[in-house]
Amino acid sequence: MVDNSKENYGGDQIQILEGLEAVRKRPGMYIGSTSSRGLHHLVYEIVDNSVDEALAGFCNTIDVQINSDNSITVKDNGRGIPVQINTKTGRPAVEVVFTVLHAGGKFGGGAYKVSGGLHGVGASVVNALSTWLEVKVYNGGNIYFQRYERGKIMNDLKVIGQCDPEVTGTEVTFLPDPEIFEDTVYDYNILKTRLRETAFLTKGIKIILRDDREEKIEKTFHYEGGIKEFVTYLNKGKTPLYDSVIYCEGTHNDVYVEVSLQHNDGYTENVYSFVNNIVTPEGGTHLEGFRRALTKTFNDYARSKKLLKDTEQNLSGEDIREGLTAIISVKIGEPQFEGQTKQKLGNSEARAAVENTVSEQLTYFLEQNPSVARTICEKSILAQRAREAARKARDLTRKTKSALEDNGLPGKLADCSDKNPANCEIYIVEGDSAGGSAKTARDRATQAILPLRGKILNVEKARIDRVLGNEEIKAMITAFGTGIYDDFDISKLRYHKIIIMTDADVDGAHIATLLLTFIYRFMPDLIKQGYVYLATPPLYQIAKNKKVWYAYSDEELNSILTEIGRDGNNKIQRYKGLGEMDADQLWETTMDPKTRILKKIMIDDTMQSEIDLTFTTLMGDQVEPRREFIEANAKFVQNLDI
Ligand code: TSJ
Repeated sequence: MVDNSKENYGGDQIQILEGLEAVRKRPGMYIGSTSSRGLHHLVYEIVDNSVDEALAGFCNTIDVQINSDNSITVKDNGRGIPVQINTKTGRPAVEVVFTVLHAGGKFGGGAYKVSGGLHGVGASVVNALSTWLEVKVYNGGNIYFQRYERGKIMNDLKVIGQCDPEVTGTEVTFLPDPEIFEDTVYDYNILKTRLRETAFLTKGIKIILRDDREEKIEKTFHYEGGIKEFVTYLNKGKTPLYDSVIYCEGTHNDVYVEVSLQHNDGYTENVYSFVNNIVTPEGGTHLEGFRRALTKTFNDYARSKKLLKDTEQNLSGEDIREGLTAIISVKIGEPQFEGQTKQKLGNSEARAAVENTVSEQLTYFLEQNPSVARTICEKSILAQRAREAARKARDLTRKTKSALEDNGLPGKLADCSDKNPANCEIYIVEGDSAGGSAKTARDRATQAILPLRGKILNVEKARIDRVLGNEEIKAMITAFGTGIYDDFDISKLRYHKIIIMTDADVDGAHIATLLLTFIYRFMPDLIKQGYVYLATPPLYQIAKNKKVWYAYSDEELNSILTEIGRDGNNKIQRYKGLGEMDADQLWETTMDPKTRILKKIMIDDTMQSEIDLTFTTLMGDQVEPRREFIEANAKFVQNLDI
């Protein structure tokens, strides 16, 4: 990354590292991928520059527009990228910014720089990967303009008009190059989510997103409360335990720290950490500092107020974080990232900065707000007792194996005979009747069937002792063989395909989601390592002259009807549930490895926190966000074995 230590920036303070050809040759190296993810990343790279300008105190509004041709315009009201000649290159600084790889300045006097954090790239990479890019700089009463095509300069920087000298800013428009990107159509919702997050993390900034493609949509994100409002937003659809959102802010050793938190009456922990506005799914020192401060502050408080007796154990961090929603955001001059994916913050000064800030201000808050403090302590003490009860329940199931047969497996499980997990599959089937058909239909050697009764427990809304007491969940845990949490051992997995088979309707989708949530919360590695699948039952059967076809979507139904002719001899049956198929039909359409469609559930590590957010929204009380999830989840599902 570039480091210009001189504070004052002119046209000169730009380090030059490499040319742009490399970027077009290996785009993945610079933006991670050329899929939809990379496409959207271009926008963030540009917007991050405006956010830097805002963090430096010179800009308060950023306008992002999806134009009708799928080009993107980003405009801010900052100082405008400098247009003076850079003496090293003899070219205007703005031209250098767009044509030289890794060019950039330390933005503003000693301010933090968010751009370049994820892949260390910026405007020149976006330029290299765009069919064309145009920049306008509003400065000193002039409007400067330059155009590039696939990174090549089309005209020298020129003045194309005048403006009010009070008006300054930068406007960039680019069209992603279809030679580079698999898909060049922007998704409004993806940009919306990310820009909203950016606005939460940069309090006071106004980000306007417009979509000019079909019906015009416009949305403004502006949060004077910053991450305080972020927590309120995340707890929407849940029931907060108390009204206030606790907020701590401070600077220690040049690390700027902001933390906001509020508990809800649920049982899961939803804590997200950021460094320079970039999410850190693997946490790091800032998160450690937060956890230490939280655990120590609440234990000290509970003891001093005699909410915990001298003879009682300390509350664990986990107990205090039950139902906690929190954001930890640090801004740091030179972040060091560690771990395999370089997403874990390593700077030790961040640990101390967060720990000090939170300890000090949280202690003060608790003293000032005794009823909130007591509410949190009481919930934590309940969590402690539940955890103890769950441990006993787990020990008990280990010893007594109550619901289990002699072979240690659940009674409802029709196991397969092959003992090599690599050959084996387990179908988790909704309902006893479909379970019955599946047992008849299956290949006994390699396919096991576990029927589940009705709606399964929503693990987001039940405390751990209840979750582990639930018969359906116990049956799955024992059938899979891996154990959960700390006991999890992938080498003990008894089936290399875990296939969820539910009706092809809204209820079925909901049950599938509940099952996925359970697996995701208790055995996330099963999903991460690609062992979990959805079965796809057909929506229609079409019969004509003793021949039969199956359609898995409305489009497919149409194309089959077109092919065989639309006449009175067609019998079309709409399947409402798995139960309407007999065993042979179920085998042929949904279970036969030669003909079935399986969808693999995918989560890559970098998507982790987005998914956490999604699961959280999904499992709240509100119905609307849940439907959104079912649609969004389709994105993590890939077709296989067609
Ligand atoms: F990255 C980019 F070039 F694509 C881009 C940069 C895109 C957009 C939409 C905005 C920006 C940008 C850059 N906005 N504001 C700035 N500010 C500067 O580059 C700037 C201006 C003045 C000074 C100074 O010290 O006088 C320093 C800087 C870094």
